[in-house]
Amino acid sequence: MRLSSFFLPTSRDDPAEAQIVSHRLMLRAGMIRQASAGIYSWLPLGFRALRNVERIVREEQDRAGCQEMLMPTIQSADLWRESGRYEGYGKEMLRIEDRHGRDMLYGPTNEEQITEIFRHYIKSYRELPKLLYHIQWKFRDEVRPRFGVMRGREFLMKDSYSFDLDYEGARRSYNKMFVAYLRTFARLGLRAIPMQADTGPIGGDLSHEFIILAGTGESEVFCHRALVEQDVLGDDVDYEADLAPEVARWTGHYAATDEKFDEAEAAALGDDLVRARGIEVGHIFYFGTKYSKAMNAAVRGPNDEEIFLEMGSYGIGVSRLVGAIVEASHDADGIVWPEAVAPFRVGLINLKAGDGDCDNACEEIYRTLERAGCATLVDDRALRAGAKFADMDLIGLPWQVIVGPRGIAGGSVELKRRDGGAREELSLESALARLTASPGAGGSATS
Ligand code: 5CA
Repeated sequence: MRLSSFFLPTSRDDPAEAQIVSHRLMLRAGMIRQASAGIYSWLPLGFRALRNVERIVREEQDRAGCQEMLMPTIQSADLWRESGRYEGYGKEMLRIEDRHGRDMLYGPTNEEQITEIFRHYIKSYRELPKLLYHIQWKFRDEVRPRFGVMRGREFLMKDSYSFDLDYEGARRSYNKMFVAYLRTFARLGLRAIPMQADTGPIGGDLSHEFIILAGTGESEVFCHRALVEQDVLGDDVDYEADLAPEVARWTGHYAATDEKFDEAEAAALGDDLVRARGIEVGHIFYFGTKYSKAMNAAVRGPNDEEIFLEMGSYGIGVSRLVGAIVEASHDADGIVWPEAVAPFRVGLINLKAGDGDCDNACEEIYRTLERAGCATLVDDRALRAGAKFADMDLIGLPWQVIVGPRGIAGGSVELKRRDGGAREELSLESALARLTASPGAGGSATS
């Protein structure tokens, strides 16, 4: 992509409305534009990052055996009357009346919708278990939308739903999602810690929030130091194996959000207690037969008996994650994208656009990188070098290749790593070889 034609409205000024750094940087880097309170348009740079986050979330759900589908944003109020949540959900629910006077709503979550689909088709215990998910926009009329996409009113969520015959099966599904979440956040370059959590309007008696530690997090959290340090399982997780020991490795240590804070347990940790602020990027729930009983979703068992489905639901804040990643990964000059989610992998700076040698070298580097699947943004604008450097640092692509007349006369370019700022003067060939050797997980040229 050439910056001369790319839609990238960066800004030098700090927006007055932004209270935290990720909100400020996302606005300044031209990633998002507020449409109304808590509702945002995603501009091309932001949308590329959002898509990369979404892709990793999807890959890890698929790997865990969860099947993707898509449910609508607008739901019928009747479904929510069946579950008993229509009144209780209160002012957070955006209620709409259609032209025929029917009550509709913009979905804040989809337990009712998926239960209705499931009960219609699935009649026998033989068809269980099933894990389904979708990635869809939600609306919650939050009292205080704030921090940009972190607490929006309209936001993108991945929500999964599990259906099992009994408690043991439901626990297996819960454990699959638990491990898939650890892997998802690790691939996004984040350390998310599972913590005991309140179930709120979703309900149920078993629930974990996945929290990343960040000074600007909305909740206060407490956990054992070991959880901040231990490794996440690698690529080769066997989701059919017993995952209980892996889950126990995480739940065996104390970790709780402020709602579940227990003075005595925390005190017992002594020096191992980490007390911090956190951002909730995922939340998983086991709620048994809460919805299946209310909505009459049952299957026939081996002896033709009626068995109500054991269910759980599992959410990831996809759009919130983009803000959370920026919150966790930035410096004084701007965003520092982890490779996996970077909107482009390389920023190529032509210091003298219009100079034949610089233009030719940039063209060659650009073509070679794109051919190798390495998404590249070329700054071919006729601006002074300082402005180009500032913009490139602000948007935070992992690598910068700087092409200037003096270097190119001797066949060399400068390679800068955004994270840490290390610079190296290399021959054109070595720079290309370096960048194409491991084209990173994200930001592929064709995405
Ligand atoms: N149905 C369940 C799980 S599928 C559910 O809705 N869970 S939730 O309420 O905890 O939301 C799931 C995730 O969505 C949260 O962990 C959070 O990361 C994200 N989320 C929730 N509210 C917002 C919001 N207002 N803005 C941005 N992300 C949000």
